[in-house]
Amino acid sequence: MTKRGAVLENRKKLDASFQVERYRRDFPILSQKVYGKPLAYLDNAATTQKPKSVIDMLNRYYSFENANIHRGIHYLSQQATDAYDEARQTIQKFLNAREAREIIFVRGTTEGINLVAQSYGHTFLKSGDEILITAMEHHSNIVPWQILSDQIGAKLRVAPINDNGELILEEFEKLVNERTKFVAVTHISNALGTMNPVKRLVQMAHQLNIPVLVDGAQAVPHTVVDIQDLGCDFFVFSGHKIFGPTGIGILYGKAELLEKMPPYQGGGDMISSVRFEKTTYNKLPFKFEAGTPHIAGVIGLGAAIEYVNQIGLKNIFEYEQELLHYATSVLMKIPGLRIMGQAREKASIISFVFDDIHAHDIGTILDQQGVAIRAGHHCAMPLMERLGVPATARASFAFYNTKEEVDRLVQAIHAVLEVFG
Ligand code: 7TS
Repeated sequence: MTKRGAVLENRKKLDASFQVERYRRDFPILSQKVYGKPLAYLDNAATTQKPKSVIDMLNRYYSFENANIHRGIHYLSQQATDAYDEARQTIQKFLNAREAREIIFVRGTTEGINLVAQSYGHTFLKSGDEILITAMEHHSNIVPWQILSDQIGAKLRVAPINDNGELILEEFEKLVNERTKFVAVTHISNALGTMNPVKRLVQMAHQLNIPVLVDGAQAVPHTVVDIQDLGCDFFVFSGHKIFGPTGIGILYGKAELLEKMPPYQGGGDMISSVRFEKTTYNKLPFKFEAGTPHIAGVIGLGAAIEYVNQIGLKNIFEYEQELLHYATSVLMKIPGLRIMGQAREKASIISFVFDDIHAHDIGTILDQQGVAIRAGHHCAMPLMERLGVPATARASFAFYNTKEEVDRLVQAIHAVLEVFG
């Protein structure tokens, strides 16, 4: 079956109850006008918009429930603690993690990766060890490993990609060897949309007992993630990319590894007893949650995941695939437009360039038409170097985007061509 045929087949399977116009009404920001034009928000890989249920939850928390958790004996503190704990269970179920204590609240993907690099890496890696990443990583899955490598004398190895923006599996496999002591890979590339076969990568690494961290920042808003099926040792994502608040994210870690790892930060809540001579640490997950956490963020993230669950990530995936194929086909008709990243397995992210027009100029003119995209290196400068471009223009779609918005993107690009023609 052709790819288009497969998409149409999937469309038939798409739950008839998937109603994009209804979902759009859940997001107050989407009905805004910018420069007098309806907003077409196509910058979802940078951050997603928030449904009313999340906004209302934050409002309710601060209006009626605000208190610090795990310390007060009073009513409000109990309410806040219960809501906080409940959100952890929601996220455990969402990822299909074995236990709630494997879910650690962090600031975001970036902090989750830094935590693992410093706590696990600094403890279990040594001089001469190799850390394997890929050529399509976001800076936040490169720099923490460089910092660690500089500290301990480890070596960063990079698995290459082909011209379609796909990881070259044979090369990846060759780089997995007895010196490799850690693998960190992105699930979905934020700049290309490439979906990596992470389950296979985990299997390759596990043959040599090498732990694997998966950067799931761009995965969780687009596709079903089953941690136990993937088999990875660590998985990180950011709340703000899955319709939740900023400043909150998740680090999943296998309990047996988290148990062995020292705390990342010291402070309140992460201890069981403190004396000047010696401090003992709290059990999981609290050992890694020093200080007053982002309580509202956690509760808001729980509400966001519940919202996504109601629609269903399978439905979201099918709908976005259809949108991706439509957008790809209409963009490819624009003279001179080149799509960077043509992986067979792709999420709804499209990076494109024109030879003689800078991405920032594209972004600026699109903005004036009410079309919000991102232009730049997308925090993936080594990837841009590999692609041979300084920057790309990137349209990234969520389940609330429509074909009409894709058409507006195309119209706005024609306006760019008129200016630079
Ligand atoms: N990893 C990937 C794959 C990402 O896309 C991002 C953010 C991060 C890590 C970092 O997430 P944070 O929430 O900790 O900042 N990506 C983007 C982007 O593509 N445009 O803006 C942020």
